[in-house]
Amino acid sequence: MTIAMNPITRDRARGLLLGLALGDALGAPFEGRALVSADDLLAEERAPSRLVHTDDTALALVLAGHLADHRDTTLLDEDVLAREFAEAWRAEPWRGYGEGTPRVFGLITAGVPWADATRAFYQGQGSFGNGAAMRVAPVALVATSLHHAAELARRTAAVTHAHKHGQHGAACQAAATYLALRSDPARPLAVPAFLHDLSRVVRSAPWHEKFDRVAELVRHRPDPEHAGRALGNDASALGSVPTALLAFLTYPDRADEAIRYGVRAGGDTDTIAAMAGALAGARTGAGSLPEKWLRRLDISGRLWSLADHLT
Ligand code: AR6
Ligand code: MG
Repeated sequence: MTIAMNPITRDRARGLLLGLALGDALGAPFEGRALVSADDLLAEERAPSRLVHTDDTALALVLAGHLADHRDTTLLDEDVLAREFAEAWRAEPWRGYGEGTPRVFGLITAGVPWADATRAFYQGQGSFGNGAAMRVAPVALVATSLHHAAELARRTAAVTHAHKHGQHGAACQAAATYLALRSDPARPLAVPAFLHDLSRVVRSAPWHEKFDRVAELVRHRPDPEHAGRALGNDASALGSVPTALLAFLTYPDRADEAIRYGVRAGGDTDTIAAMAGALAGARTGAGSLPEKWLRRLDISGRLWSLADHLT
């Protein structure tokens, strides 16, 4: 057991949500590109336009609001949460949703129970996409232990992602966020211990292989392009959550660099950067996030107040 139990400060709770949204919004213009050059990313960073969030942040906001509403009772009500996610999609279907989850949301909206809706696709297996992992970070704010973070994550995942890897992805991201949030920012992050803790709550051979690969890559500090190729940069959970983890573990004390690394890994840039941003922001706090990015973000205010609600 290596978990430091530092208190969750408001700054770190805000950092978690704002880091997620910044990664999402900065990565979104590059989604689907195999390569993102440092120059192209810098141009986006310097642009005067608003930073527009996508489905990653929209659904993380729904989850954070749900946890705030149920804080003093059950924390989670899956039936309600499924409907709230579907309502957010119906209100803003243009936010960059992938192909699979809107079909599930469509069935839920039509009254099909989520347990059936999630199995109606992919030959009954359900989705192993990263959509449950991208939105899950807020559970780390209310979880009382590492196992609790993983368990809550799996429950939030199940309402859209029936496949075990979609759920493992959410458990991994939530547990990593819990560890980041509670780590001692005055001490260097102990990467082997961090990965060991994750492997205790994500008990799956393909995930353990990824954790071993992440451990090796952190030591070699590869370019983000190489990281994307080595670990994956697609919209599957197994092909993107470990890449975000690598971005964070490479720059645990620099949220801006962790986000840049996530974007420059290519592919599902917004989601990888959103997950990396949530992890790094949870460790370093909102105060460490670039002012000029925050000023451009379209929903800073809502994220700010939700973070305060949850601490
Ligand atoms: N079999 C084959 N392919 C699959 C399976 C499966 N069981 N499950 C997922 N895929 P999806 P998400 C592939 O569509 O998890 C937004 O852009 C399939 O290629 O269920 O909500 C967000 O920003 C599918 O298109 O949705 C995220 O980037 C892909 O995995 C992403 O979408 C994603 O699964 C979130 O995706
Ligand atoms: Mg995406």
